[in-house]
Amino acid sequence: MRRAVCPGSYDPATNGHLDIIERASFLFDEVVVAVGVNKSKKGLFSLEERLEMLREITAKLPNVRVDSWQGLLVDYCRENDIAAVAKGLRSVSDFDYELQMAQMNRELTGLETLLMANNPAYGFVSSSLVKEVAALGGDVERLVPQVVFERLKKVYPHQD
Ligand code: COD
Repeated sequence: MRRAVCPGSYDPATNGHLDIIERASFLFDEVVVAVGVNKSKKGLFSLEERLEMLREITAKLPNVRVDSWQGLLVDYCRENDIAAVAKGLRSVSDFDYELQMAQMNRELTGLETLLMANNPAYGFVSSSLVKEVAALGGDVERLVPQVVFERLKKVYPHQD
């Protein structure tokens, strides 16, 4: 089985993330959307909330499942028989960072990385900007899946 992982913080998931997950699901037999656990970084949403939202968002994609991991991504992939990482590229700065990680991961265990050109409609979208705009009262409804928008409204009620 050809299996790939779409790793990320997903704090929260955006339409940019969803676009990459959907496209990866057409290319691989199974896609694991994996939330990286970083104990030193406190997110807006808890790990459980991120997993819940991702499960709802990806429910329509039968070959996608949601999980979390801690530590090196290459170790998680080896333990779960995952041969490739699928990621989106938004910019040249994304590319520099992603290329370095891809090369390191390949050096460590031979894990391959597929970098997909992002959908230009979401080129400017990141979880951190979505949170900043939402916190300051801007409308982010078009940038995130509905379930994420509903959660953001609970955190920042002025989204209504
Ligand atoms: N359009 C397209 N793709 C997007 C968009 C968008 N608008 N926004 C995000 N993405 C994609 C990108 O591919 C991005 O890499 C991915 O989604 C995840 O994005 P975030 O913001 O949720 O997650 P990050 O960047 O905080 O997550 C970083 C990881 C956790 C993936 C990374 O740090 C990692 O792989 N860590 C593993 C630890 C490890 O093994 N370290 C050694 C590395 S060599």
